[in-house]
This record gives sequence, structure tokens and C-alpha cells, in this order.
Amino acid sequence: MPGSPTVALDVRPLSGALGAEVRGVQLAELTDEVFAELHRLLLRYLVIVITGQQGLPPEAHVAFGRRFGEVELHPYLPRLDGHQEIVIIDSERGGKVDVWHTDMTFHASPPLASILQLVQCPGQGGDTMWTNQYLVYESLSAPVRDMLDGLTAIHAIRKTGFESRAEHPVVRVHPETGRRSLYVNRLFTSHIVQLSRNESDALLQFLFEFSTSPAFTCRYRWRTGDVAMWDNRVTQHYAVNDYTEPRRGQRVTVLGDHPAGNPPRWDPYQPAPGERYWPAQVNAMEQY
Ligand SMILES: O=C(O)CCC(=O)C(=O)O
Repeated sequence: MPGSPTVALDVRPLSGALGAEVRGVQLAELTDEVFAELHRLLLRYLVIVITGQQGLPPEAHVAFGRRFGEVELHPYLPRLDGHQEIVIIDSERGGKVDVWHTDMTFHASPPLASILQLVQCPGQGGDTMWTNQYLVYESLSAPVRDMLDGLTAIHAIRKTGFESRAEHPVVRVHPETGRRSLYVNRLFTSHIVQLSRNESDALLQFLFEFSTSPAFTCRYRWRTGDVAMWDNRVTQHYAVNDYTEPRRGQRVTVLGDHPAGNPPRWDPYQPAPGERYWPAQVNAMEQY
């Protein structure tokens, strides 16, 4: 993987870092050959936008997700009536996610992929951006990569009625490509287990900033009906909040595996007696 094409599709890269637009596919009539090619393109480009899917029946959206694995029932986002596997991302209902993140890393097994269709676009703006976390990792210097390879981080969420927390390697190995990528994000990563509070805050701040350098990103201008799918194991995303008209998306999320990486090389950090340790700002999540 990614391997060679199984069928020739009209593929247009979005940037030099990641992302591709795929034209001429109808997800409602997906053959095994086209599915195999979309899977290959996802592993190669990390984000694929399948254009022109207006009128995609919700059943076909869910069925596309099921081709990749089990589809999740989201613990707290609003769901589409009659289709519990589809969550609604609606700007009029708080669905403006303008913080860089990887979906649901607070789970022990975060999603493999998310498949978002925009069913209503604002007249201007409302683009989505993504990062290539392989490239982020590979662009760090060898000593920093070496240290990060031996660390784990806590990812957490705390909302009214829902809490979850998981520990993941700071560098994960992709289960299909075997490549390493940086696996922390501003929305859910609270702290690095083996470091002092100050060290963890400073290192995470650097990694959050570095990850979103323009050279590691792509950006997509939506048209109504487009379906974007991202490999949630190796990307972050950000919904640009530069619009006032309503924007509405419907998302199917495919369950993933337990992130693999090196075991931690150090014990958890032991604060000295009286040392202020717990991160003051758990993460950026509380407002979402
Ligand atoms: O609205 C978007 O473009 C992205 C939404 C989002 O952040 C998500 O589905 O996790």
C-alpha cells in the first residue's frame, strides 16, 4: 500500500503536502474496483474529496463507511433523524470546529476515518484545512524525533454528561503503511506523561504550532454535495470560521484500532512534593 491503481480515476491533488479531489465517481453506485482505488488514494493522499455527490442517500453514505470498517454511534454530537450512524455538524447548532484536531483521540481506539458531506455551503468561506502528520514528524530533527518516539500523551474530553480519557504514543505507526506520524492535537491532548508540567506545556505548544505550518497543509473550498474523507490516523483538520451564512455537514465515522507506537522509554513523571503539576488548561475542548 498505496500500490498501483486498480482503475483510472480523475484525481487532482490539492497541495504538495496532502489531499486530492476525485471527480467522476458516484458513491451511491460504488463498485469493488472503484472502492479499492479510493482506498488506495486515501492511503496516498490522506484526504480525498469526492465531488458531485448531491442527493447521496444517507444509506449509501453509511454503506461507504462500512466498506472501511465498523461505523460508530457518536457519544455526544447530534445525529440525523432515522440514521443514527450520521452526525450533524451544523454551524447554527455550535458546529464550527475552528481548533486543529484529530477526531476523538480521547478514545482508546480513535476513528480510522471520517467521511463528511457538506449538504449546505455558505456563499463564501467555510473551507476545511488538513495537515499531513507524516510530513510533520519527518520534518523534525533526529534528536527531537528520537525523544518523541519514547513518549506517550494523555488525550481527554470533559463535557456535561460525557468524559473520556486515553493514553497514546506521541508518535504512532500507521497500521496499513507502517509509516510514523506525530499524534498530538490541540483539542484533545492534555499532557505528556513522562514530562514535568512546564516541559509538557512548552513541547506541546511547539508541536501544535509546528504541525500546522502552511507547508504541511491543504485547504478545500467546498461545493454543496462534496464528500471529504480523511485518514484520521495521520491528519488533523480545521474548519475555517470565516462565514455568516448557514453551513451544514453530515458525517459518518469509521472505528479504528488502538494506536501502535514505541513503548514509553521513561517512567511517568513524578512531581516533587508540593510541585504544581496538573495542566491548568486540560485542553481546548471545554468550549466545544
Ligand atoms: O466542518 C468541517 O469542515 C470539519 C468538521 C470537523 O471538525 C469534524 O467533523 O471533526
